[in-house]
Amino acid sequence: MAKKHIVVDPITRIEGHLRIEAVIDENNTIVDAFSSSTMFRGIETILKGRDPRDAGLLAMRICGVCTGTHYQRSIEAVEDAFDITIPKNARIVRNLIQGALYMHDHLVHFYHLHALDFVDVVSALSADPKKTAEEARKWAGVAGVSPYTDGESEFKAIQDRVAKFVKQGRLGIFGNGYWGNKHYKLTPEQNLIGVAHYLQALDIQREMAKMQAIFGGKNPHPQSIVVGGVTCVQDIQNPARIALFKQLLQQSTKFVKQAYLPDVYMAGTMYADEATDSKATFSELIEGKGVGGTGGGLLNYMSYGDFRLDDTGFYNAKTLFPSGIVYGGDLSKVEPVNPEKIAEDVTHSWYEGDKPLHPYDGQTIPNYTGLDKREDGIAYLKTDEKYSWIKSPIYNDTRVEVGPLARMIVGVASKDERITKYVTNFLKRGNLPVSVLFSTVGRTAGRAIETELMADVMMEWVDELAANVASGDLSTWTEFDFDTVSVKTKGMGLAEAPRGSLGHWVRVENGKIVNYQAVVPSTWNAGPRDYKGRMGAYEASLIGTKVADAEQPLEIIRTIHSFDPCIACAVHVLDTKGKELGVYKLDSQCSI
Ligand code: NFE
Ligand code: MG
Repeated sequence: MAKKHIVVDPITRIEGHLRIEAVIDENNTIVDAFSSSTMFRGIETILKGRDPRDAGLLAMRICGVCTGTHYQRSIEAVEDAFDITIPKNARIVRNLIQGALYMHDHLVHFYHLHALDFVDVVSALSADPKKTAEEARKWAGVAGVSPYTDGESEFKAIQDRVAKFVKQGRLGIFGNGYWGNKHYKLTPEQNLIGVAHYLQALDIQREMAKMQAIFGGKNPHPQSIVVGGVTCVQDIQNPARIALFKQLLQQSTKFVKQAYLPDVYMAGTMYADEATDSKATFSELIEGKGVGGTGGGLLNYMSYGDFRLDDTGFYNAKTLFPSGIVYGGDLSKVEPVNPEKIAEDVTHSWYEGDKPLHPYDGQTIPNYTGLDKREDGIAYLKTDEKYSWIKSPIYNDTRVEVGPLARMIVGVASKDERITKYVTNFLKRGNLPVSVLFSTVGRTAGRAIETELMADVMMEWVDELAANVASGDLSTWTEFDFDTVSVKTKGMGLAEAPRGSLGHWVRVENGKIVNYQAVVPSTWNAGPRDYKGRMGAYEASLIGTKVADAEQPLEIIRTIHSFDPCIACAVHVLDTKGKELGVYKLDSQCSI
């Protein structure tokens, strides 16, 4: 049998437009894969000519999902350019706004964007509610907690709600799934737990969004951060606001520990054979011999580091997440990140350019070269040429993966005490080998571990903020001299976002921005092949995956979703004249 070409376009339950083309062999194993953004937008171009103090407000519009992240990175790039160190209160408040975003983003991702790749909603209808309650107690027990949803009647009520939908022939938001696919492995009872928590998480995510708004002013797009510090002076000094933040954090933490973590153990255990299907032992993996389980991919992991823990300056401070690179899944070594070694290549992207460029010299000149319309009526990607609006970031002439898993792996390889404790505890409680991390399931577990860590550390930070204010330190802003407008300067904001390493680079001359570039987490992960033909992280993660049913490529979606794609972030360039750059006819036969 000939090789088959699968087109999944659009990949749904993500932000933006992403297309995956995969080639499967006669055993339904993926032997080639291509990731393409079919969307063109833009922010970097608009920033040119603006006052650098306004950059954050404009750059923030790159995305409303990792909301406030681009705002902060942009402001940090300008602070770096003007050599400004922010006060302690501002540092902690920024950490709290970002930390709340991480919790919110990760929870929404797990339940509302990713869970249905593991959970078969229709199967939940045949669950026995009494057995479901027992099952929930079992997985909560693994996590060492009592279950969030405890009791037959609660599960029964949720099951009845879903049954009502189905009876009316209106699966609504659940309408377009691959229900019944044999790569769904949970029992009906486990599926019912997943569906119950999916619905409850809709309420909890709202509380997490409120946490961001307490100090951020609003959500999405907080507005209390300015070059030099923060403006939420009254909220910082008001014990009632601090108390409200703590109450929402406690409520959210309860759900994270008693629902999210047990559910990740449940899914991780049921899908564990996929996570470890390389059959490589851990020592082989750390010698770089294994390829990880399903979805492992590049096995090169990078983190710029983030969440400053002291006030010694943005690039001097100790960070909650260490910065570093781990190559080939080798946890015995971690190399420092050198910002000079970051470049973006456009060989396979619809832009002009003939060599990888450092972001300070980056260019964004569109050059759309079209699709390949074949006899079957489908327009395919011209994969030997240009095939995506996403650029290909390269670090030190290698392709790397970024994200929560990368942060956990770099943390463990750096022997960071706190991260190692959370990762080790997670694996120990679930009786899971470390090798489980190098897979699709591992990427999902990495995000859950990070959410638990963030929930705990934020309680420490909010207490630290209250204590600092009580000690009489009310400073929230560092004055700076903008007379330096006449000098040429440049700066970078290199830190992390929920989906991974995020950098903003700004050049300023005569008080105006002359070049602006952002290299974003989903750009690192979703980028197409580079000038040497090397795959990006999404592409590499699909190789070797077996697809149970080519008409329902559930496994492709599951692995791609494990990165939590955001294509709005990844492209972030636009034709300011609104010119039409290409017409696409989407083949939605394989979409979910
Ligand atoms: Ni639009 Fe984002 C995050 C950034 S992109 S969501 O997290 O930066 O990967
Ligand atoms: Mg960019």
